Amino acid sequence: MSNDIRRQTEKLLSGLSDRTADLVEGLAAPFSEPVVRLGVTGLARAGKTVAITSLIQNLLHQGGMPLLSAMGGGRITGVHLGEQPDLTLPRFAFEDHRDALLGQSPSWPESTASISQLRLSLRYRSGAWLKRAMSGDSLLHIDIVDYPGEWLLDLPLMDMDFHSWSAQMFAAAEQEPRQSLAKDWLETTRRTDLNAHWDERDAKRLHQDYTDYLIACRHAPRVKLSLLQPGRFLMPGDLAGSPALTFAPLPLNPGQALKHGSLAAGMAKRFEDYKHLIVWRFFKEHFARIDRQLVLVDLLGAAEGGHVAVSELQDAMVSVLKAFKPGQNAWLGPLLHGRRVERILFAATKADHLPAAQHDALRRLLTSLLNQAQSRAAFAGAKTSVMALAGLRATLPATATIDGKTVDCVSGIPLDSDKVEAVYPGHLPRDLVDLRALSPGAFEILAFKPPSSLEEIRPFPHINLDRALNELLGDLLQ
Ligand SMILES: Nc1nc2c(ncn2[C@@H]2O[C@H](COP(=O)(O)OP(=O)(O)OP(=O)(O)O)[C@@H](O)[C@H]2O)c(=O)[nH]1
Ligand SMILES: [Mg+2]
Repeated sequence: MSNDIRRQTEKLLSGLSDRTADLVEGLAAPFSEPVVRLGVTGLARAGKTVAITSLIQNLLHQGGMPLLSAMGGGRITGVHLGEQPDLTLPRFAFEDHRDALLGQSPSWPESTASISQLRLSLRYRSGAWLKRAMSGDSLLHIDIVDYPGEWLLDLPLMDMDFHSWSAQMFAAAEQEPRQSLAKDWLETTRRTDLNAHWDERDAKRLHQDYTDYLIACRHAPRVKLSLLQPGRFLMPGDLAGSPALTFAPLPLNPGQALKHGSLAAGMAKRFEDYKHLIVWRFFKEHFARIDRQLVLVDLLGAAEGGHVAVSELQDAMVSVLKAFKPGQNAWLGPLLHGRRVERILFAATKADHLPAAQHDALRRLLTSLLNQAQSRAAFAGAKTSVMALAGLRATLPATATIDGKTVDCVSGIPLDSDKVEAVYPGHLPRDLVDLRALSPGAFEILAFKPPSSLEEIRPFPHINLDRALNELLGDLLQ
């Protein structure tokens, strides 16, 4: 190639948009091997790892997914784990998570703090005779991408500057239960001179105390708040300890000038760096490539936390939903080049804590919560649905007699016990207004051990995982 032509080609290629580059890459793959990227997200402890592990196990070992129409109809002829396309992304540690569940004393998988990916390749016979006659078996690669929902909660940061974001964080910390949990962080902030010359150690101290406060908001007993920013402070992945994460909100007046070289000026710069190096990049490199999305919501956990936890979950869903409506966002729309997630399923997780008769109430509550968070009609173009789900059913139906009345309950082995117990979880309110009125602890969910009957070569018990997959991918397996 002459230098001139090479220069022109390089210029042309560098001028290609990333989306076009994606397409070119896609064209290089064999036409006969379609790929779908299935995102699975949810806030910390929502049940992502358990649901994905069970989903893979149930696809690898047939018999547990009758409501996935291709599987129920016996049209799936082979499933295997393939080489994932993004070799620089951590692989979803399916075998480790499965083995934890299969152990002598089964345990739930470890918490995961980052994004991961795994490719499942499905060989299936089409349900359409013409397609079957023309091409025999078909192949679909499903690239499952597990990423923390907290990263979606960073979306609103892109439209804020450091002053306005800080003001929001301090205003939130004035309300209980945050106020009590924020004491140490607020005290450290009060003792810090914001005009002092930038010192990384001051920044680290403030960052650590602020992060501890966010962790307490999420994990302190019966608190379970959702609206925690920046998302990477809770889910740092491999960025833990990096300068782009070493900042914290500061008590500034609106428009307050920041002294050059000061702690406050340095924090404001770090905030901007975080937005552009981390938030923007996540949306561009990962979110923009998702075709179908499963959003897991721990509504029962929020119900346990009471009215503040439920309201925060709803506010968090507002941010999450915005990510799926890129047209309404000035910078996200252009970044996605008009592309959008085609199907979104919102699932209320851990439904096995409730007797089957209450599953419909759980689904309705999540539907109302989403409807109030944003009109679902605004998702023009994306097919959305809602259901109750348990990635791994750890309980069985049971009945108990309470005050002379027989009530439906569930039985399983509580996390802190070795004996099967029948547990009555209480009655989940049917109405969002009643749910929001709950005081912390009024509705209590007892954590169970994973079931002890799991086998490596058999499907795992679940609730609605097959229906969920059918909603999300059924059309691609026709
Ligand atoms: N009974 C029951 N408990 C579940 C189920 N799914 C998750 N859990 C519980 O919820 C916890 C969190 O589940 P994970 O799948 O690890 O949640 P995650 O969203 O991956 O959490 P992070 O990785 O921390 O973000 C588990 O350790 C279990 O205690 C389920 O289907 N049934
Ligand atoms: Mg996880």
